[in-house]
Amino acid sequence: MVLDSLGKSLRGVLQKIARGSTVDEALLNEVVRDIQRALLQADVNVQLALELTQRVRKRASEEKPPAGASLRDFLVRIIYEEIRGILGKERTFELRPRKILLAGLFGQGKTTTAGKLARYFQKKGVRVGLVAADVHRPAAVDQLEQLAKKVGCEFYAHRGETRAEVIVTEALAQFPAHLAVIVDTAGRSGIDADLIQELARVRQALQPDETLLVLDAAMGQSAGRSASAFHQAVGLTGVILTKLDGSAKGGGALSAVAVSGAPIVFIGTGEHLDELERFDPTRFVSQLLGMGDIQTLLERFEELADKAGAEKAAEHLMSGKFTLKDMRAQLESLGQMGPFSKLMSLFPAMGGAKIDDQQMKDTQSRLRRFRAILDSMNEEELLEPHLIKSDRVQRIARGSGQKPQEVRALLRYFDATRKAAHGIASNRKLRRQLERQFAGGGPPA
Ligand SMILES: Nc1nc2c(ncn2[C@@H]2O[C@H](COP(=O)(O)OP(=O)(O)OP(=O)(O)O)[C@@H](O)[C@H]2O)c(=O)[nH]1
Ligand SMILES: [Mg+2]
Repeated sequence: MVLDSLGKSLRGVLQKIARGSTVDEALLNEVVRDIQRALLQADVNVQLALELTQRVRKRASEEKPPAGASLRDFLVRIIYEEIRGILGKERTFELRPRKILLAGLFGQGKTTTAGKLARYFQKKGVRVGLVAADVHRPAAVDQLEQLAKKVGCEFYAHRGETRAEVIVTEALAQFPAHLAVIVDTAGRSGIDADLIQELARVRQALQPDETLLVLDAAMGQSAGRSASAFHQAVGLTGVILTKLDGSAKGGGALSAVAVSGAPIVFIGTGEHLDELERFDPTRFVSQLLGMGDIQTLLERFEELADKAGAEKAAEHLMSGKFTLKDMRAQLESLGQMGPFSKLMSLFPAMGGAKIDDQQMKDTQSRLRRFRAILDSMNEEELLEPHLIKSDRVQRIARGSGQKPQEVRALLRYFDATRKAAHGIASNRKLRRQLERQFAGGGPPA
């Protein structure tokens, strides 16, 4: 597993949270210290690690978990989000015929990665042509040819030609159309004028869709500096971080490259041709934290947040403090809360009876219009609906693209709901139904 020891330490932190009797200051201190140590051991920049743990601490003590969520789950989510945050953005990588230039310093894994990428494309049904444009090291041409044979893709080399751009032009002329073209270039010991000029000439000849920097993760944090320097010199579309399998410093490399401005698109996880993975920061963190079900956890948080809004609205409804703002929260939660028809039957203002399919459709499109109208109101109007007189009705209608009579209909609906609320508040059976409804028990049959 990639970044094994970082993963182990972080999973240890999560276990500590799960086992702790309560989430208190002492546990939080311990958790923050453990995360810091784990990140530093993985070579993550000291400043970055400190900032991350400070944010974890601050959020854990200042933010409130949504009603119904445990402090434990909340803390886990914060840790997940903060670590996810230092890994940069995910970007798409299209699998279709396109031209890819690989660049990088000596021994970083360019040639191996060219072969891996070729296999990656071919496995997904896109045929590849590999171009040996390393004119400095004759053995590199043979190395790439071997890889091309293994992958079973097209290959172009011109032994003896010392101009990389000429080889590229020849390859493009020679290859059948509709190949993904992947160009392997010569490494250097540093980013010098010679390298930059050669890359510029190759790019002129190739017109690449992607210029990818191949970087060895063992560089740790300094991978970030290298990525920034390359990005400035030649303009990268992405980075491929290799040898993450063997590196204890991978955390440093990943997080440092993430801030370089060039997104990580692939990671190399071994010497074998198949050991190349798309870099998906979200999946990566989930695996690192050993949380296959992080998605489920996050979705549950979203549901709870929606429910909290609806619950408050119900509370206001029954205590007579109901405003248009509460109604908006209620309408928003309706979309996520089970069968409309049953729910609608709970609201006297909506008819109170069972509704058929057509009525249901009408109701839904009306709800959409209502939402648009509510979005065009200002805070004052949402809190004090009685202020909405004729001129405001006109403005709100214009702003929401609806007819003035629709705005009036919404105000009537609001009034009816509020009046009905008194009925609900004094009717114990209905009230219990409504409470059950908002507590997530589902509408009554
Ligand atoms: N463990 C591991 N080894 C890798 C990975 N990628 C490349 N290597 C190894 O790294 C070494 C250098 O790889 P090359 O592909 O030759 O690197 P290069 O950048 O083309 O090197 P030059 O052309 O000499 O500049 C080889 O021994 C590869 O097997 C990886 O993801 N994991
Ligand atoms: Mg090479």
